[in-house]
Amino acid sequence: MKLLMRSFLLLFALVAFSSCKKDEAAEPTPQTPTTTGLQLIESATDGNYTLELYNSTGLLKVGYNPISFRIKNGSGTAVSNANLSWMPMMTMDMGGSAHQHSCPHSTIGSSSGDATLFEGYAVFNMASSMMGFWELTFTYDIGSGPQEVVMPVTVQASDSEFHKEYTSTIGADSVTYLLAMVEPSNPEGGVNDMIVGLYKRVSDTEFPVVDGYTIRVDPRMPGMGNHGAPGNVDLTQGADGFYHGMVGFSMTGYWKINLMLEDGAGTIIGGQEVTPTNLESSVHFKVSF
Ligand SMILES: [Cu+2]
Repeated sequence: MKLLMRSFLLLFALVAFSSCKKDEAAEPTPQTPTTTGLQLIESATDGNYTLELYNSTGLLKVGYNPISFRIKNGSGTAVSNANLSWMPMMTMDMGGSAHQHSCPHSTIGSSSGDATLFEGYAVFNMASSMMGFWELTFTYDIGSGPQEVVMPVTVQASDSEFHKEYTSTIGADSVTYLLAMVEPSNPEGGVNDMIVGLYKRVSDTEFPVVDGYTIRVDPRMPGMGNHGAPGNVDLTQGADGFYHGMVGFSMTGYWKINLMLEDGAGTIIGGQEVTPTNLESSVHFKVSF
């Protein structure tokens, strides 16, 4: 009886042990704590180092994309002493001949909270499609000279019938302007902070921030007689380079945020005023909530 009991216990222990081991093996590798709330978008390895891209959704889209970067060495340890730069590039098939262009993007700097996490943003101006693909070329220096790694990424479209967070326009000065809405990212009824990145195309690889303009804002509800809302404040440039102002939404639903670009001399060079006979500006964003 005692022997039977003992072998039963032994069997129990074996089962318990093996199931415990199984659980351990099935458990995912723990994430580095500081990437909590961040999802991996893509990674690329050049042999010595792995570069990882993160954001809150794990996806890249047309418009403004804040991105966190991390470089890991061969043993998987994140490095903190890196010098990192990048060039996003889209290669497009123009009926047999290839055309390449970049998009507005920031420099990559260190984040305030974590020495191994770097930060920057890109404003993708086209979605990946059959017509073209995006690659991010990174140059990094860990102290032993610059190295390069190319990372293919997928950029999703962000436009829909009731949503638009990126637009571009050719101004009266023949310059192509690109506008990306940063805020409101979660619009609410009432007056919302509004932040927009404004860039111009200088060449296929140069899209600098435009300085000293004003972005006039006029939200309207196309589904309700095109009425507006109070509380708007035209956007002016802040110390961070972005344009800051306010946009009012007096009720929930679908809003078209009509915009006009005013240059430093006070001349309107993009978009049109909304009137009873002109229901929208050609330069606009859309939100629905
Ligand atoms: Cu393109």
